[in-house]
Amino acid sequence: MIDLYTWSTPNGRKVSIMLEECALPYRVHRINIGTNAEQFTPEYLKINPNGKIPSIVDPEGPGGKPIAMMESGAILIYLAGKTGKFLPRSVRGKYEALQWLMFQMGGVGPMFGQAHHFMRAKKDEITYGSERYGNEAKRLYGVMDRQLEKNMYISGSEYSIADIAIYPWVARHEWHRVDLGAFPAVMRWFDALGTRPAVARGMSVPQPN
Ligand SMILES: N[C@@H](CCC(=O)N[C@@H](CS)C(=O)NCC(=O)O)C(=O)O
Repeated sequence: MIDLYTWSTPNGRKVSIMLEECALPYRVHRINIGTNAEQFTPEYLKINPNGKIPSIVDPEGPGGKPIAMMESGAILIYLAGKTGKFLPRSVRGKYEALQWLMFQMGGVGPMFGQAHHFMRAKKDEITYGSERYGNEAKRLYGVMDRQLEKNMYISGSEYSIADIAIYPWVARHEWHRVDLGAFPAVMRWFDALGTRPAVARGMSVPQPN
């Protein structure tokens, strides 16, 4: 059984959605990052040297030996490789999906994350940061909207780990003050993914105590 170390954030939920989609059995370990401590224990840093969630430990990794993995994008690629699911089999389709996964990892995640930081800061909102990352978030929605006008899924006709990576971030659209109505193709895609039972289950991980 795979051990998943996670918290109630978009990066964590990418992995729980993927595990649900692949019907892989897994055990959830809650790492409350809000404590600013649980992610930095010596035991956890052995699994994730970067001190962040998510991470997994698969006792049946390559060569039948355990593997610990950090970085949600790498974990999605690993699980796709392990199961043969949610990464297109054609060479072209595979690289298209990886390209959009990297768009999420390098763009959507960090930019939306910074927008949340500035817009939801407990101290006075810092206008420069909110504007910079809010504008970048809207620009990224425009890119996704144009892509999804032409394609059912973000990288083409197949549902893939790129969609799985983006969904939990778009689910926080109110946090980065984006009106989905302004991006109708993203809204159509978001609503369609939301009807997938595995997505709904993955989005509810970790369960509240
Ligand atoms: N690039 C990393 C980012 C992971 C990340 O930023 N995780 C956040 C939660 S979404 C975290 O653990 N924050 C705790 C901290 O920074 O102390 C990934 O995709 O796995």
